[in-house]
Amino acid sequence: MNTLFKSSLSLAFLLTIIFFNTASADDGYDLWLKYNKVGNQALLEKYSQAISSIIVLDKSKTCRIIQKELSANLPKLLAKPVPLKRMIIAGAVVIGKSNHPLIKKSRCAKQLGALNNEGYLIKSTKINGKQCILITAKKDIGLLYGSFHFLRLIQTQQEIDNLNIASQPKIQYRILNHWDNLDGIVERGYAGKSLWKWNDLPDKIDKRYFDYARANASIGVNGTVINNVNANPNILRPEYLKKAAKLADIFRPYGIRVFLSANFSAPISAEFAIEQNRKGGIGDLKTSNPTDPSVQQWWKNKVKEIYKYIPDFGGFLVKANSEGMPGPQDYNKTHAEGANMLAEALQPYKGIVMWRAFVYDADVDPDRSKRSYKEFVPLDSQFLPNIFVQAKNGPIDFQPREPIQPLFGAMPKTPLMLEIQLTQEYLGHSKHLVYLAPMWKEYLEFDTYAKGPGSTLASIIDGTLHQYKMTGIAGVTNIGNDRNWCGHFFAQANWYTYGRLAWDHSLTAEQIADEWITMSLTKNQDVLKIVRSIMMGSWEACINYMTPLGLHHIMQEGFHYGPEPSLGKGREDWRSTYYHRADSVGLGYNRSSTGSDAVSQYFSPLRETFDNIETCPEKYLLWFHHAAWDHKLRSGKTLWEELRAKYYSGTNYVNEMIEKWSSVKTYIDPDIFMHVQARLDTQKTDAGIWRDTCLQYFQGFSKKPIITAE
Ligand code: GCW
Repeated sequence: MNTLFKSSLSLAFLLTIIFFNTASADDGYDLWLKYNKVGNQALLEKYSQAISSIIVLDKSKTCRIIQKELSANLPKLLAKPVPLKRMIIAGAVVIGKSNHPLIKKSRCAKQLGALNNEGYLIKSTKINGKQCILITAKKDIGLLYGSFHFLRLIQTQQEIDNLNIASQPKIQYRILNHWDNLDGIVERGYAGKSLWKWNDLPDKIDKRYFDYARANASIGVNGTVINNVNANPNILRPEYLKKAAKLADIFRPYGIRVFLSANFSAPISAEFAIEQNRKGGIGDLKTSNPTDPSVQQWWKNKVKEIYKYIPDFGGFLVKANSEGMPGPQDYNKTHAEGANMLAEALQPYKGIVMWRAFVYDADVDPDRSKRSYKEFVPLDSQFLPNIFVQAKNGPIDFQPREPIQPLFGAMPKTPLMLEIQLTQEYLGHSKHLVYLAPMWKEYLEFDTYAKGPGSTLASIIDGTLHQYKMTGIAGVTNIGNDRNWCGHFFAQANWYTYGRLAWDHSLTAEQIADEWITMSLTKNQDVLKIVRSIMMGSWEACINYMTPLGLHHIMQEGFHYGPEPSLGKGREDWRSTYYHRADSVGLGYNRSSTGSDAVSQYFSPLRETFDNIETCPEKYLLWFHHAAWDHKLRSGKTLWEELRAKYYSGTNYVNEMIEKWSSVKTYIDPDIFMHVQARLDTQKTDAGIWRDTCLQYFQGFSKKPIITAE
């Protein structure tokens, strides 16, 4: 063989490899909506026999989406044509609202009657004498949710023989909060820039807006706040309202309503804003005092204008008197007075206010963890009915682990909306693999004892405990314009989980992991088990290598990624030393009755349990107690020994994750494999830095040895 021929052969071979790899590479764009062919041959045959065609009985934009989704993806899953038909034949997947004559005949009325407007029924039944699979609901959006559920059944390889599934969301408002600025920067965003191309809107439409809506609809998210809570008032200018209206038009058929974050100073003129040292307003007033009639009128006019652009506008999210944002307290008015003014303006249009409880004014209490409760509990019963008070899961700020925010349970007359964070601000950004379902489940199942045992957070936010008239949950998104949406491939699982838990908080973290893995990564059961085991312990591991035993807020100021336990500059309640209080005696913040008495904000018997160092769960030990270095833990180890063991168990877990991931290499798409592997390596290095920095720093106080072999 001559050399030229040889080299052209090897070139051809190389090109084939490149082509093959490109063709098979998974860049993560399709999320959990990949719709790969069903792997189990026996099931594939069963599905093929059971499903012949698709019939969408109603006509609406939402129904067209359903038609497209099913007709594009059932053939992919089943590897056979599944045509759209008009006549019912055996094996038809029939989609129609409950008021359609054909559905009325099918005698599902009673079952459907019990469901709410977003609920649906998936049922194996006879229609016109033909065996069909019926997806029915009261409203179009229920049909879309039902269709995605049906597709998920097949994606996750469930039996579809005798279907009789009724489902409806347990929580009404299931909202994503984007901390996206108008300049494209996402605050605490680690997946590129904002999805919203403000300069192009409203004329130029990015295809991604549709894909975003579709992904959210597939998990039941029904609202989105498109701009940062640190709100730029310009979002309320007509120029931006037109852009927001375009997004709302795109999202509407997917059941997603648009909300905006509002800046409380918006009515103030730019000139006066400068004079008063406030960030620019957009109105023509000298004040934004909520009791001033001209301010009230300004908001009424603004709201009227917004509804002209967005007829189903959801309402406002407001961060007021928090971290420099303006609010009613600037005028000696309460949070309730501020929220009520906006709520009155929105009420005629059925809009709502989500008023954040994330406030920590140092004058309220020296202990930051107590401030939100102290400000908001006295206001219970003062809020108008279309207001949520939106509180983060813990009393400080999305730390790797906190006890629950004590407001939950303490405001029976005010619907509380839970805010959780998908973006991993304090959990390794998009560099660390941290599956957040176990964390969110820990909170949802947290018993507040507000009305005795069983008063879980879930029962508060789904309205069952206090019979709230509205119920809601908000998730600070981890989505950006990175090709794979979330930066880390595994961060997609957190987006998926958020929607699934918002719909049904009784799902387990394992169930959700299994669904997500099967749809996004692999259908191989052995591989699935390994990947699930990586995910399930990843949160606890992250806590262990960052802030074990109740430590918190010891990360680099501002950036919030690496450790900085020695930090002693800046605002007092941003300093690590304020939180860990290490000294020669021991470690931790004394929030017991001999300290700040934060424990008293909890209901009995939690209060007593937390108060006593012997009964306080060790995961919260240093949150509630200043424990001596020699304090004995339940393991028999001293605090110092246990601390060391926890840091090492965290980093050891990362090593295990790396080993497990390597073991599944041949079963995983090569691009995804490499992407995750590279991040795991970073996680390993950075977890080691966390461990060593913290242990060395604390050793300066404990004066005890660090034994590395664990
Ligand atoms: O966790 C802190 C973040 C801020 C954020 C703030 C909030 C949007 O560090 O970036 O601001 O919480 O929730 O308002």
